[in-house]
Amino acid sequence: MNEQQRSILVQSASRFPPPPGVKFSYGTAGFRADASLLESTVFRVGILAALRSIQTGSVVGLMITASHNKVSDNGVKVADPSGGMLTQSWEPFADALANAADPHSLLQLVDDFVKKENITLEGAPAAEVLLGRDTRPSGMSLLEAAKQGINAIMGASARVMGVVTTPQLHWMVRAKNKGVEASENNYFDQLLTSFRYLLDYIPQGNSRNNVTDKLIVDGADGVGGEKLEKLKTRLGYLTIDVRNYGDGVLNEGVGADYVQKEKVVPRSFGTADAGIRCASLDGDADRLVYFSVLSNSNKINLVDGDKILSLFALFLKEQLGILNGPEDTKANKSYQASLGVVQTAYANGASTDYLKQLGLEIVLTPTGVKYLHEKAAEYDIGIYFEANGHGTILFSDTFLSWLETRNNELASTSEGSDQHKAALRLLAVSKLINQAVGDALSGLLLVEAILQYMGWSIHKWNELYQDLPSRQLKVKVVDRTAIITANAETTVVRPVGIQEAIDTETAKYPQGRCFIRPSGTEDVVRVYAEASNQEAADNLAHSVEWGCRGLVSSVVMLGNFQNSWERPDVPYEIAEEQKTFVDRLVLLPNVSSVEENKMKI
Ligand code: 16G
Ligand code: MG
Repeated sequence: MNEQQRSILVQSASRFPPPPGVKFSYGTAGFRADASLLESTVFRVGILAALRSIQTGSVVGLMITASHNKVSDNGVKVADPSGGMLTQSWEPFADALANAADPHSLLQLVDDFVKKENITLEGAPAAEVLLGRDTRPSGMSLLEAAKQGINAIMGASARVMGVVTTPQLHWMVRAKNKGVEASENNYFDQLLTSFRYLLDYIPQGNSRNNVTDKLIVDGADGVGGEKLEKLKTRLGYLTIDVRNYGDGVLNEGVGADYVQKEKVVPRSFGTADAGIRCASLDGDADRLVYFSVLSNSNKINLVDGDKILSLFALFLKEQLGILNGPEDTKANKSYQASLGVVQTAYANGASTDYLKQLGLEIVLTPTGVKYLHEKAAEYDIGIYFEANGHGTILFSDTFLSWLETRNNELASTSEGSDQHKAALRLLAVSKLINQAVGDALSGLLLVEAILQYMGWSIHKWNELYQDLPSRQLKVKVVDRTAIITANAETTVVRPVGIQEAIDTETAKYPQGRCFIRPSGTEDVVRVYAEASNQEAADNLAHSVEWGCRGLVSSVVMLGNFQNSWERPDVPYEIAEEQKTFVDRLVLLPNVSSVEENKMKI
């Protein structure tokens, strides 16, 4: 690194001192915190994004958003050249950079990192970072900080895309690196063209009239609502009533996260909407859930990410079946495309059973888009969804080029045949769905097209299977990393003893399933339980929650076991090992320090 570069870095870093006493960590969705703490972090992520762009010789993205968090929070994450999440191998550098105490330690870190990664700064090809933000008021000054971070690396430049959804920015990065035009209009055009194509290939005489063309969408008072307002005027078919498109407080009693977790109507919805198909986006529009309002309460029938996944899987499996043609003609023309489904432990057990019955291959990964996405990319068609509504469909290049060729063949030999239409539908899906990342807007259009194709109401769709009752709880802890899990977060390996206790408790409940995992976004341990009825799911979740607390408190008292988790068989050494976790792990409700916690115990 030459002197000029060194001095630019030091000078600009000195304008963005980190807040004292705060530790930042690049979690499952980048850095997130109260917006007032983030200027230095966003500036530093600007540096990181510029370096990544230089290293890969490609455009990368930097998005300023805190998704479904409250409006006073904000966050920042990087989109890699593929349009996916930042490569995991750079996360430790992101952590170190965000936490560097002063400009000189920052310089040292960058210097060491560029050497280690063989990044040539001087004479490097021009680097470009696409910058986007959601509608949070703090986004404007944070965007400025990001720009200055990018500009602190010589040869790097920022291109401001303005207020965009997270998936739009990821799409733009992917498109740009494929040499395609990447403006917001290009994005809308691609969505609209492929959506219309898909509608054109709906079989005639389908029970189309059964599906109302009315849809009400909760925009979470965020960027997604705003964009959908623009898009809807160009849709033709579909009358979309967008509510909460920015006139209220972002994510407050609205949005996909609220609707999915609370299972109640979002603000501006009520019994007058009973029976109508409704959807909800999250604050940055990378999550989508559907719901219908019940006629006599503020409760809803939730159609979550698992059901969207099931609808997509059913449709794609059917199209592949049609494309491959009748059994006897399969041999020479068909390509046995691998179709895989990726879920997390949060997927409702009933959805997994349903997908298995369809004969699909199902894989579980840990929570977090980067894990699901990576796994889904191993298939010709990989569908992934989290129950919370984040998901998409990935098509392999090999499959797509085979499909293009097959489509051309069919166009010349049997234009308009069922097989030809199936090929066209699959191609349209590959263009409609955002292959960079889960996208509520493109996901919504695909759901709408498939419901039309099937001739299904939201109720019919919801009846694909019945969810098992479930309950989610969280336990506030000092240091969530004390819990270590394996098997896609379904087994706790540390502290020893917890998993056995969970198993013993779970075995008491018919269709019981339960796991705990450290959150990737806040200092809590999450508990998920599922059972044959709601009361049982609640009880299982609560007893595991209290079991976690009880196990730790019993260890503190070394032998004074007080509750159902009493384990006289726990050997002394294990109890000792568990003791080392106490300070890091469990806080009782309403306590804020470890000392206070111990006193209460
Ligand atoms: C983030 C993740 C989401 C995950 C959630 C879990 C991305 C883009 N988003 O929102 O996939 O479900 O975190 O939160 O990766 P938790 O770890 O706090 O439970
Ligand atoms: Mg989001």
